[in-house]
Amino acid sequence: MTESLQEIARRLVSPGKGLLAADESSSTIKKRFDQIGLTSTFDTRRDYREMLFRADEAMQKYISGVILYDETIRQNAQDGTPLVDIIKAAGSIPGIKVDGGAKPLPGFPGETITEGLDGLDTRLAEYRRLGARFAKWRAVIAIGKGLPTEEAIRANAQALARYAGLCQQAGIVPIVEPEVLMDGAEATHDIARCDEVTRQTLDVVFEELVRARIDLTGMILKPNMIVPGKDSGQIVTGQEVAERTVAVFHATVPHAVPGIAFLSGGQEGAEATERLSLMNQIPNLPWKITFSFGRALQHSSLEAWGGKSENVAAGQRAFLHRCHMNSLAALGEWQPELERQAA
Ligand code: 5MM
Repeated sequence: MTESLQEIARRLVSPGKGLLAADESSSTIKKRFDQIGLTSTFDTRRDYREMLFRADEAMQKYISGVILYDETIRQNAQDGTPLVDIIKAAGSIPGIKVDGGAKPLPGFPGETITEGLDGLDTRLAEYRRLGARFAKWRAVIAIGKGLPTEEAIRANAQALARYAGLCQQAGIVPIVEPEVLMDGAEATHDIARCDEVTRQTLDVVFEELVRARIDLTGMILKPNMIVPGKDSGQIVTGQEVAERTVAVFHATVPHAVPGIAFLSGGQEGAEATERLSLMNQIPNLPWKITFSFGRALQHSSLEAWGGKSENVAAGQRAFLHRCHMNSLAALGEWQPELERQAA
């Protein structure tokens, strides 16, 4: 039986589960592999993703869905099994990044517009045949001197809305990701500025989603947390991040949206986990709040693996640990002692 958009969306944010963002484009995964001195090739990318997707306990207990890149959704494991089948066998849902990346916005120095709408209906139909039941599109909003402009926010919000409409028409749940960067070219802004820009961005995004007649019950929002810029030098507590972030959502995110699944955006693994857990301790949340982390789920695993086949078990253990910690955080039950015990 075909699952409805609402059923898929609810499954993606089911209690104690979250998403693995493994949709690094070839240029991004190369940067990650450079950190461990590994050459990025078709085979090394396959080996790395296969290690993660075959981490059975982590995948079965904690990962509701995996966001893939075009290459990966078509790729087979070393033994010939499609990677998509490994994900499905773990009870997790395959998803696909369908944006074509953030490109310079003409006339607006320092700002970008995410491309990829042309032919998207055809690509979505193919991805659905390949097993994808949800998709992701990332819009990038940079904070800087005089940035962001209203025009850049509006252009990106309209693209997100058109993408979301095409997804829902194709029977695919759209993950709508408007990322206000914490680590852009000028990352010296404070937390109050991130708060202000994220409010403005989410207001415009939901205005455009509603105008485009998107069914808000059949989508997931993937936002940033409210944090200071990486180079601001501002010290904030996890509690302040959690309270500010939830306050921004109360002001901007309709209750019809079933779930909010965060990006990590360059936060350190345990830091992102703590903040997620504190958010889930705030009473009366109208949405499920969970993770859709890339770096914050993968970094320790990538380092433990180091590109060596003899380290696959170590890489999977590190991945399991971060998945477990973030599952607890999605339930508001994470404790710092659990990190220390593992160390
Ligand atoms: C995993 O990184 C994703 C792909 O990035 P590129 O298109 O730039 O290669 C990215 O969209 C990711 O899904 C989100 O930004 C969340 O990842 P983080 O690392 O911020 O949690």
